[in-house]
Amino acid sequence: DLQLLKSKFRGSMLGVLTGDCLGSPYENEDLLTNGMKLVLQKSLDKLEGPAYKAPVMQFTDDSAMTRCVAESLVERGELDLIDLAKRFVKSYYQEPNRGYGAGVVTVFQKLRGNKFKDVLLPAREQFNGQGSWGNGGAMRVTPIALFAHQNYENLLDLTRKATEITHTHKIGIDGAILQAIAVQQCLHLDPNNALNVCDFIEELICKMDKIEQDEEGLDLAEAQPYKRKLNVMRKLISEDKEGPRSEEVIRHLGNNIVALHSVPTAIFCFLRAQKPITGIETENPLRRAIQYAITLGGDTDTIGSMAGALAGAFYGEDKFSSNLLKHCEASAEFAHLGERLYDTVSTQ
Ligand code: R7I
Ligand code: MG
Ligand code: MG
Repeated sequence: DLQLLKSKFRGSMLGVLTGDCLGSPYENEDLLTNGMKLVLQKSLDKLEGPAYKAPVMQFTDDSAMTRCVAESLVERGELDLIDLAKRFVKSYYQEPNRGYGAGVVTVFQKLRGNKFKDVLLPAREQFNGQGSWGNGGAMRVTPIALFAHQNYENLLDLTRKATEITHTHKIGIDGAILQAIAVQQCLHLDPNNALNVCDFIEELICKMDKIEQDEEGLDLAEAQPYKRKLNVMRKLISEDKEGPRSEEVIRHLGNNIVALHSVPTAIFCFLRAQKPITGIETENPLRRAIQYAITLGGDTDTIGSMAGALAGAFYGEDKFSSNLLKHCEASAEFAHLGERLYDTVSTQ
């Protein structure tokens, strides 16, 4: 169904944006103990309610870099690393106060300094040569997943390459890969049928098992860390009818800027939100996914954004409240970028 697929393209780009806009005010707040959870509930209720005038909620680096990836793919018709690197740098220098990671700014400075002669070198030099394991690759990967959704091997290859402009640590790259293949799975599922959560995780485990095995020998502290997290996730989601307590989710999956401690968490939030969650009052499973992700605290914009991308890719555009979208900066532009990606993919 092509209409549905187009709606999913628009929806996943809107998910990136809205999760980011809604999550960023709560970064590193403790939402579990101090009544902030209720503040969030009321704020989202109001945003979805009758129109009222307020300054738009601004997006951060997550959406800024996602927009660069989408625009580059649409305008070049392929992954062009130099073009993409130039867009990242230009976008950063135009709006440096979008909340970028502390380390990645050095990459931008060096790229500009060497005039993009070696676009991969600055990232390799990060953190004494071990590369960044931040979630910056994963947070911006959605357009790659959309662009390459018909070809799994290509999706892996493009994700690796696009990530390596800033993140070369295996944890950073595989986090981006995990998010990309999860978006792809969402894209290919029918939202009119109940999602089989265990099958969804099982499929991710199979894929990450292969990916992490192929990369063995790069001496990580722990072998196959993403596969292990996915196994933990499967346990967390199936053990308890009520669902695990948020403290348990944070303890086992994490909620910080490390890709390993945020990508599995975002996937968990999307899957958990298939069913009602105590304390999150909404009938809308897409809003539930984003709201739940934010209540876990920590890196709320990024985990909210990645959970939103998954929910948007699964449900499509219809589940987004039009009132809420009016309060998010550049929402029409992000939906349109999803559509342009759809057009690019379908005319190739
Ligand atoms: O990964 P990155 O783009 O940051 C993304 C995050 C998201 O939450 C955004 O919303 C924004 O807030 O930032 O940027 P990096 O600077 O590459 O990584 C983020 C941070 O992770 C770094 O500034 C470091 O504090 C930490 N980090 C590391 N620390 C030690 N050793 C990343 N890699 C390493 C490492 O190898
Ligand atoms: Mg951010
Ligand atoms: Mg963040």
